[in-house]
Amino acid sequence: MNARDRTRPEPVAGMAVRSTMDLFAAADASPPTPPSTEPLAPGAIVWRGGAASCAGALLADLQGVLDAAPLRHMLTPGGFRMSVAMTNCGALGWVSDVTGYRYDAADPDNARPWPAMPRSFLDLATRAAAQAGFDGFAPDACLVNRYEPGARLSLHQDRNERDFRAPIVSVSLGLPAVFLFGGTKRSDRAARLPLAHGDVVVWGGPARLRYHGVLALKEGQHALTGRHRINLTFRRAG
Ligand code: MD6
Ligand code: FE
Repeated sequence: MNARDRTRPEPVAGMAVRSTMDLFAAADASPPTPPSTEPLAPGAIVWRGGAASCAGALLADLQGVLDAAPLRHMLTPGGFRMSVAMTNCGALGWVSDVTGYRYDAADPDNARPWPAMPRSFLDLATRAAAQAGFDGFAPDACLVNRYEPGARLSLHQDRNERDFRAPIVSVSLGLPAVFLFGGTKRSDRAARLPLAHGDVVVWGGPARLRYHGVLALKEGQHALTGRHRINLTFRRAG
């Protein structure tokens, strides 16, 4: 192969010619810093950049999930439209409506099972949990959250899962956000944790029921997600 064969097509009229896969490959190539694990609290870590090298594959597989189960703005039990758009994959999906929060095997919008959890999702979630000492994590639910500028998630506890022994794995893709990390009482002061593309938070054991939320997303553009932040939250729900 000569050097010419390995180069990208020439730009046409000043426009770079790049397929979507090229864009993913470019973003996956050599992260600025290698992944590293930071302790957050007993039972919780941030794996900085842990999902950076597989982000392109995750987003490509996410498209199939979204085709089968489109993002939607669910209603809170109080009747408010959530600013974060959500959907699910895996055996169980988290849903909210005026009757409350629950896990359901069917998508309430079409009564069909949620799409299967892609292998790339499962592999990353299991590797991330192991980073925090939770071996053998086998999630059966993945909640997909899509934030646009202004979208936020108020302080809450994750307590609809049957068994609190399994951790939660939370993957951040696209635009950065500020994660609020509180205590076990709503009134406990919350720390502010910046999360960037590729960061993974793992959360279990003594941290499992800590209050948390996400501040309103700032306006921005990301090469892979445009003006959005995507969060994948993996759980053992059933
Ligand atoms: C989000 N995450 O980061 C929303 N819950 O978009 C969560 O609500 C969450 O990140 C439990 C554990 C980790 C999380
Ligand atoms: Fe949560």
